[in-house]
Amino acid sequence: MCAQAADEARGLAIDSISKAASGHMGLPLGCAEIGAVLFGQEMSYNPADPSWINRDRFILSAGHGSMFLYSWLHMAGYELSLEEVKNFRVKDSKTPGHPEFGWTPGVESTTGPLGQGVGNGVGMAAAAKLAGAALNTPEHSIIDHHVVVLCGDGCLQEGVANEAVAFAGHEKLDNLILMYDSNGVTLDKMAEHTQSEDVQMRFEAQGWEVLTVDGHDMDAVTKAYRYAKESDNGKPTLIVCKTIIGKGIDEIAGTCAAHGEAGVQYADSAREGLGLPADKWFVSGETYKYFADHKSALIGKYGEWEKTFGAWKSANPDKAKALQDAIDGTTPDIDAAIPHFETGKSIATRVAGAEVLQPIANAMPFYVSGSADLHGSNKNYMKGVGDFSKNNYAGRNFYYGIREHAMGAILNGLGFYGLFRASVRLAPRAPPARRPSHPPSAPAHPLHRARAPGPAPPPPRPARAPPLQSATPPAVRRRARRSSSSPTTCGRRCASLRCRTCRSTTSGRTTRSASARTARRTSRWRPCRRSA
Ligand SMILES: Cc1ncc(C[n+]2csc(CCOP(=O)(O)OP(=O)(O)O)c2C)c(N)n1
Ligand SMILES: [Mg+2]
Repeated sequence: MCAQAADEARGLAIDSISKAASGHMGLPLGCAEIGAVLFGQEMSYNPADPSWINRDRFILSAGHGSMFLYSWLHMAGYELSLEEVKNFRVKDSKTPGHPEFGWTPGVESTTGPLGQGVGNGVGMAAAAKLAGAALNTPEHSIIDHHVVVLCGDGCLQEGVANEAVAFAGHEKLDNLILMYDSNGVTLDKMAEHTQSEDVQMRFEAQGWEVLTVDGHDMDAVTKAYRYAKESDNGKPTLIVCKTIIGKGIDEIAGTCAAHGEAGVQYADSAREGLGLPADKWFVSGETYKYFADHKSALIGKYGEWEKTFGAWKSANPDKAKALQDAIDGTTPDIDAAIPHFETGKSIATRVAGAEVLQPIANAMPFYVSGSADLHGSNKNYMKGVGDFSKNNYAGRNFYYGIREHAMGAILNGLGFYGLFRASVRLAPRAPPARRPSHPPSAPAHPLHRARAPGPAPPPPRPARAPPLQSATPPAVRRRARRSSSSPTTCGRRCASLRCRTCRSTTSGRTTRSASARTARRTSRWRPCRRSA
């Protein structure tokens, strides 16, 4: 039955993308069997309660293949009608070009920027470990689900994914299963033009278990998936699914032409080849029945979980209250506990921030903090709540390592998960970059202009310093360019290292931010006697 559902899912993708004359057919057709295994057999979810806290999370990191997700969510019985599937990429439909969290039932994460979904999945896997450690008891286990991410070559080429993969391996997130649509194709070319690494070795070196299967062999995918689910061996699992992109459209299958909508012109013959009737958006009665039965079975399992959950609640009223507050997003009244600072008091903002953070950490058991190896500088460490790690999943201070890109994606995953409020501090730095806003009345000198207040509200911040070279008369700049004897000499052959003119003229090729830094550093410099 599931094999037939896979071909019908292919048909839905072909029809919706043909109607929209836009979209990505390659993945939904190439991963149809994977979808059938996940949504038709293996994943644990309840379409009647898409926010069930113990559902398996599915993230389509390769968000361009969104028709994959919409087809399977529709067939699985989520509140996503066939009409919505037909309205793929129509404004305000529930089936936008890329999946959007909070908009389409069953979509767990907004994806599209390649690699981010991998980080989101790692964040969710960490969240699940933390939730399990905080809530499960020896008598009752209420959080024991898995996180499944489907990604492609593009996601695994992205650095952000690699950082997240390293974090997941290091922290032994064995509740994470990464399905890799390994089709050897990216958008422009065959993937061999841009990748030659041994993905298996890379992942194994980072502490993952790697399995490789034929992604069109449903038995093989099922076996690998079950193994990954059952092996609590401290290793996240990568299942490399060898697939043929665009499978079902012979003219383009296996080529980069299949990635987008080039298959539209072959839609009719492809539908015929797949054994689909002339009616478009065809889902057979058998498939609907199969999924209706499957949904009943899933709801049966959900009912069993609810019984355990009820018993857990009675046995652990304090935890139950904390969980409900986390689900509802209830914030306790913490105003009184937050320290107040006198205006004008001399205190570094990061120190003040640390003082504010502590009562929040105490009052909110689902509040997490973290840093990319900068707790020491940023001071956003929450005292007395432990460190999240493979040795203590109950800890609430995350150590991301020096992996800021993944930290962002992991934080989004923690947020999407639904229980945690996440805080993070980046490196202390200058105020966020803005386009220089120079009010007409601003003084002409760039260093003065750099201190001109920004627009209000919000409260004024110093605008970025414009490049220093504009401080220097054009004639001097031209002379300086002609002079190649030393990078620190100006047109007058000044040898002073601290000469404002010379530094200015030679900073002509620096970036704006470098210039801003230079501006701060050199604001006390004076032109030397030679160049003055
Ligand atoms: C960060 C980012 N860069 C670029 C893109 C544009 N883009 C979308 S899909 C794609 C190719 C992805 O290749 P792969 O993951 O192998 O997908 P497949 O062609 O196999 O479906 C590109 C470059 C993007 N969505 N996100
Ligand atoms: Mg690919």
